[in-house]
Formats: sequence, structure tokens, C-alpha cells
Amino acid sequence: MTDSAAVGHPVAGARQRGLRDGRSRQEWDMSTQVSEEVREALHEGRPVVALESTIIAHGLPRPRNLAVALELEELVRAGGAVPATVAVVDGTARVGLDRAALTRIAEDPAVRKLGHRDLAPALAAGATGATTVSATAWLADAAGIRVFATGGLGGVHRGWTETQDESADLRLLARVGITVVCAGVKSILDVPATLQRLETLGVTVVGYGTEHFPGFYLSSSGEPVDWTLRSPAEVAGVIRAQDRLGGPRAALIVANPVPVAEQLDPALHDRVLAGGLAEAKEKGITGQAVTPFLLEYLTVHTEGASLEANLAAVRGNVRLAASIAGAYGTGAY
Ligand code: PSU
Ligand code: MN
Repeated sequence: MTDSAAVGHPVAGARQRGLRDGRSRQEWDMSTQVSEEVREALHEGRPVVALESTIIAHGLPRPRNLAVALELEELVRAGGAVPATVAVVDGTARVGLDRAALTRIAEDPAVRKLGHRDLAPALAAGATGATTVSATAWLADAAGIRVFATGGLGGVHRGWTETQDESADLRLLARVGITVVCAGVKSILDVPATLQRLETLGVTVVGYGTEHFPGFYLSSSGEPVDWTLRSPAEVAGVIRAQDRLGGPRAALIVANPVPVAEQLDPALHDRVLAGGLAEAKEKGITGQAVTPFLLEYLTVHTEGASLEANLAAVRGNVRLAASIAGAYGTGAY
């Protein structure tokens, strides 16, 4: 069921004719393996939902991360879609992982964190790594997948005027026409600055059932959104409108709040986050390590409450993504 083949199989309906950048399908297949199940679903126009793997390898504690990875795939299936978890395994980018690959991503501490810019060196070195939103969106889009679910996007970090730390997620989402269902951006970030950057980059942001941008662990960040959608059919309508418009491609961010009953207590959130940011600064934590450090700090110092809120958010996003993929149906390309 989850067997893969490296070359020579058609992917994604009309897109098998060639890629936007002029490479042949076969050239692309040499570097990227789409699992047989995902390939068939795309070929037949059945709904597929991409899932990232950094949340598994670097965003959640072991051994719970493997159980969550499997649960998220099950949730996609229960929603009538095929899951396509993305990662790089021994130098091959893979879209749709089998159980062995998923286990390795979850269990092996040597698994690297790969943003889009890390893909080429990872492939060349034969490395194994988990893909962030930027790398996942790129690979999933190239495979012809239109809907992607995650927890919270990366964005502009607090103190960005000093550190220049802005997640590569934003720039990449300005370049691929994928729909990302998320609980906003991680609340460890500078949320207003991130929303401003998304506006500048031309990335469409809609609130799902809310007039406020969600706050990842929190149901609301307090920031307003310009557009509110209230059903998977309405989201599918926007994706179809993107298709009709053409022009430069950019992502559609569907910001889906964690239910209020499952959010992290806001006062606890603010207090613990302040401690985490101070400790990160003290320890000189920078670059790719910042996000995993803060997520873990919050999990430890809220005694697991932030982890439960994070998981509730991701589960909700995965369910919604499956419904959107179903409502959108075929005819994307
Ligand atoms: N959502 C979660 N947990 C995570 C992430 C998202 O609930 O760990 C990951 C995503 O892979 C995202 C990355 O792309 O965090 C952002 O990392 P950085 O800030 O270093 O770009
Ligand atoms: Mn960063």
C-alpha cells in the first residue's frame, strides 16, 4: 500500500506533462519519491493532505511524537483523504512515508531540521531530515498536492530588529499556491510583525470561523483578519478563485483556532513564554534551534499543558484540511 517507486510513474493528472520550471516529470522523480498510494490518489483526483515532519522530529517530545504522527495520518484518512507526510530519507525527498520511514523520523535523534534551502545539500549528502513548512510546502506543491496541514507556521521572531530572525516559511509561502491549514503562527513570535510580512509578501490570510487571527496555543492572538470563512466549501471556493485568477502563485493561509476549551490558559502562556524567551537569550540560542527550544521550554514549564493545546490545534487543522481537500475535489491543474 505504501510502496514507493523512484521513477517513471505519472503524478497529479495533467502535471505529469512537466513541471512549471521546465524540468521533465522524470527529472523531478529522480530526486523525489511520491509513495504509490499518494501517486494513485493524485492521479485519480482523490483528496490528499500533506503533513510536515519537523513537528514530529523537533516539535514534539519522544516517544509521543510517533504516536501523534500515526494519529494525524489516521485523522486524514478518517476525513476521506490520503495523508502524505513529507521528509528526506537517505538523500531522497519523499512525499508519503511508510511506517519504517515515519518511525525513523520520530525516533532517530540524528534527524536534521530541513527548511527549503537545506533540501539541496541534504539530497547531495544523502542525509535524513524532517521538513519544515517551507520545505514541505515546496515538495508537496511540486507533487501536485493542494492542501497542507500543520500546527503553527514559523514567522517573524520577537526581537527581529536585532536578530533578523524571520522563518523561511514566509518567503516560501509567497511562492507556492498551496493551502496551509494552521492555528496561525506560533505565539512565541511577533504576531503583528508576521501578519505585516504576510501582507507585504502577498500571502492571503483567512480566519476560519473567526474574525481574529488565532494564537497557536491560544484561540486568538487579538489581531484582526480581513476575511472570515465558515465552511470547507467556502475555502474550496477561494482556492478555485485562485485557480481562475492565475498570476503569481502564493499560498492561502487558513487560520483555524484551537477551541477555547482546549487552549492554553493565556495568563500561564504569557508568564512561561517570558521565562522561555529570557532563557533562550541567556543561553545564546539562535537560528534553527530557537523554535524547538521554546516549544520544549513551554511543554516543560506548563507541565505538558502547552503540548496538549498544540496537539488539539494540530488535530483540528488536520481534520479541516481533509474536509477542504474533499470539497475542493479535482480539477486543480
Ligand atoms: N508547528 C508545530 N510545531 C512545529 C512546527 C510547526 O506545531 O515544530 C515547525 C514547522 O516545521 C515550522 C517550523 O516550519 O516549526 C518553524 O521553524 P523556524 O522558526 O526555525 O523556521
Ligand atoms: Mn528561525
